[in-house]
Amino acid sequence: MNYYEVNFDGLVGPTHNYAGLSYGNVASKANASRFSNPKQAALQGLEKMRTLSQIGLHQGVLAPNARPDLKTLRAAGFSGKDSDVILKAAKTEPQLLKACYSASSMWTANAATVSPSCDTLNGRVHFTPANLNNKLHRAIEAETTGRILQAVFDNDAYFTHHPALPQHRLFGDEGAANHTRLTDAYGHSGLAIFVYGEDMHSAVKPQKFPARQTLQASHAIARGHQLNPEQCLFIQQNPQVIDEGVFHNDVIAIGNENVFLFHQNAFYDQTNAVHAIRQSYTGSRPLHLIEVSQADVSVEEAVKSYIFNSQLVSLPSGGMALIAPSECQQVDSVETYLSALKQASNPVDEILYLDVKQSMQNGGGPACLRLRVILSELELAASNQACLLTDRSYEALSAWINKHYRDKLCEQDLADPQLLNESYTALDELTQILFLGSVYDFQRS
Ligand code: SUG
Repeated sequence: MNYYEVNFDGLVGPTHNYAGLSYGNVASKANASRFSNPKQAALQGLEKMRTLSQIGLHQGVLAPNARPDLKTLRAAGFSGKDSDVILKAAKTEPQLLKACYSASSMWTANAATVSPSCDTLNGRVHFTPANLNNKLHRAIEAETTGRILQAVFDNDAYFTHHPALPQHRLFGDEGAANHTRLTDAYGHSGLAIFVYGEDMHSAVKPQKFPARQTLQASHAIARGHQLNPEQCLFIQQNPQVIDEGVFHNDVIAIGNENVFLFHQNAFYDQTNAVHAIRQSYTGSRPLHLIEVSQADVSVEEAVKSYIFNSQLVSLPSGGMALIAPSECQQVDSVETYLSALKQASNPVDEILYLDVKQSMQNGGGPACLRLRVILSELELAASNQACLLTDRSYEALSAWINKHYRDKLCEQDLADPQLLNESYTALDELTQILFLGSVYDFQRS
């Protein structure tokens, strides 16, 4: 039986904007209030999907959440017609309106944690949508994301869906961005590495920025997914790098199959963490642990370039490619490091630079934009085929974006009720392109 890594990229929603909502994410703060270009953002994301598909990889598409989120606005006491809700919120609670307009569901590395069937006791693929409870604009994603995942992986014989963890700080969960799996082949059981920012029963924590993922959440996911405890490692992120802007582990480390690329300062007690990874890996192919030194690339340069937020993919022809953001070419140390990485004796033999600048300006690189799902041939065939990228669906999505998206959006535009109509009309049409049924609960009136 063949197994594949299928990347499900988040389609950038029509209201993509820069609202400075993510404290601890330096790009989000630096670009707050800048004009965004939703059309370009969505097209850049779609081009990335096409590039991976042209390499010969299976590529999926995940629909965005519907924005604005009227349900949250109504729950916050705004009532009346949709346009009244928007106008009143714009006047009295502009921060809340921005949260309800965020297109942040595009970063599907935070949509859920996924465990492949070869790792789980019941032999099914497990999904737990992330509760994202550290930020309001992200916490409101969990419910719809859960519905979208159920509509894409809609077959009990192959897929097990869990509800998001309880919405409490104890269970802060940011999904696959803090989860890596090392194995010698996709279809073989693997070592699940859960990286957490904070153990809620310990004093080791960042001082400036919040730790978003807790150990308690990671434990709960591993239990729920029925993973073999001997094949799970729980490693604490270095609190100091969280304070330097590394708000998810995928901003400082990336793994694929038998390769793990990580920064020298990525983990708390790194020597022991690396030792534990080496001891716990049971694959028959050699493990490549590649540590990037602070002298070669500083944490600051890593955050600026997002080198670790690259996708590391196995090529159908053998070897691996690193799909890096083009910002890596603008930081000399990073470009030099990547050229050397390609030459060195390890499986990474291609570096491909992609332009996802619209997403990068909100702190989301290539790896943030995709949710990795390891699927067998049968599981892939049982998934919603309309959500897999083909030449045809590429054309349909490209035409859909060009028809519905604006090429300019700023904070003042969020107060215009017309934007709501445009966004909902577009998303309604999208459910037909992607065969999603009624995943959206627009709550219009
Ligand atoms: O949660 N940015 C996202 C970026 C998520 C990146 N994901 C991974 N590293 N996997 C976040 O901080 C910014 C929204 C704004 O400010 O408008 C934002 O939500």
